[in-house]
Amino acid sequence: MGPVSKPDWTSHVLSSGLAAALTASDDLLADALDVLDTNWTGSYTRPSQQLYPHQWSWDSAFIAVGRSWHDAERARLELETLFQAQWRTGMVPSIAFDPAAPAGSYFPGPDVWQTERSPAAPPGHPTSGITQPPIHARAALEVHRHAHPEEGEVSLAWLRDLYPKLAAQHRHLAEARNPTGTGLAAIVHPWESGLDDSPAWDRDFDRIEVPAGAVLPYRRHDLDHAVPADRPTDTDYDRFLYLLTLERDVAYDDARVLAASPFLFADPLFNAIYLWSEHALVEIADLVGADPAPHRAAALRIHEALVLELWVDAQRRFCPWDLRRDEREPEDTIVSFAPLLDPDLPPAMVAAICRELESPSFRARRRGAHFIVPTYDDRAADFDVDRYWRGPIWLNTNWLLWKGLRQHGRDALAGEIVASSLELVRLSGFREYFDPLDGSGHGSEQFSWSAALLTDMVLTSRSATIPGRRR
Ligand code: 9WN
Repeated sequence: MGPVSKPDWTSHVLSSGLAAALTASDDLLADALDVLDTNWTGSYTRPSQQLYPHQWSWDSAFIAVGRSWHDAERARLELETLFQAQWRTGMVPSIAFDPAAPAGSYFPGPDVWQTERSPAAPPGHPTSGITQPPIHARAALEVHRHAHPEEGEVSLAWLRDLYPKLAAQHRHLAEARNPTGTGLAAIVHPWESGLDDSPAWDRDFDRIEVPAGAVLPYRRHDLDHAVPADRPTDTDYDRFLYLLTLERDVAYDDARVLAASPFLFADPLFNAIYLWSEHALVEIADLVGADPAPHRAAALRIHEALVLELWVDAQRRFCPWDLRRDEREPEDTIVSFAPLLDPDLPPAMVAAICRELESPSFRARRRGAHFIVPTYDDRAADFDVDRYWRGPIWLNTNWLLWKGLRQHGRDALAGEIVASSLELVRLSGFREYFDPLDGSGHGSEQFSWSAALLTDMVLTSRSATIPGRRR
């Protein structure tokens, strides 16, 4: 088993306009490093100074990948710091709160989460009580691959130390988040998806009634730093908080959360990342002298469940599975494309995903210019160029698709994603997200993963053009 055709990234880069764009991008790389250094706290990198002043789980993994091109030590420390907040169950929390951040600078903070209610929470480390997509094993492998040869031993020792923690993270998903028994991990809150406000969950989320008095009055701090039209609505925030309250009420006990949460999904993006990281664990286990066989078996299980349970023939795409309503959600969002990260994805499914990516739904040309890849179908009635995960472009989803496309030899489309990402940053800076029609920036400025992942896309693409380089 393996990729359907051999990637030929080098010849693609050389023969396309991308080569010129890449050589002209030194200034952007310097700016990207400035962003990462500005947001560096001494032990981890904030996603952004004001809106997100703590450590976020998948942000740190993306950041470590980009950072490792320049500074392997900080990249390693980034992940080490995050794993200090790992729960005894193996769960890696979505947020590790930083006691040095100004009190009340993010809502909901530790006083709302109250994770000390759980015996599994790490003592002395206030965190959220939920997780985020498990991209960490993949990130750790990439960080290790970027290490200079003279650092090889240090990097391997770091990987050896991290491996049991990564394995525990995956074991937690396999054992405590497997309500269907298929091997697919279930998420219990939209914040766990990383794509919080995606229309992918609307059909379930919009039905959630928040009983009067269930959520105590609160003030949103995000609106101090971002315009309301860019962020989730107040109604959605009430629901986010209500789900948090239900989970807190059962002290974040996985079995009770699975039983209680009105939000329960098997998401293609979360599971594709889980699978991609499981493959990384196979390689890491090999490198550190552990047994890769359990990871191979787990990867096979997740691959089979992904294809069997989440592929919907009638839609010709992967759909999130709402486990409460037992429905596959038909909304055409970017989560449907993430299974490109599966190296064993059948060619017909790869082709269907690429067709959709090339269709007017994901290549809006309404105002002449267009940028790729929007997070939602441009033709949907509720497509929104401004609002969180409901249309705009993020560089982390671009990076994931770029990785997946290259893995399946779809280099032309992968190259267009890099070119579009470069153009967006050139136009608007390292913003959190971008309008796909005019390229304007939204959300935070100086956003860390935008800087880190653009760095990775540019330097990987460049090094592919230099014969004899590692990648
Ligand atoms: C809630 C930090 C995080 C990202 C998520 C993104 C957003 C938080 C928020 O910011 O979520 O976790 O307050 O909106 O949706 O993917 O990790 O950058």
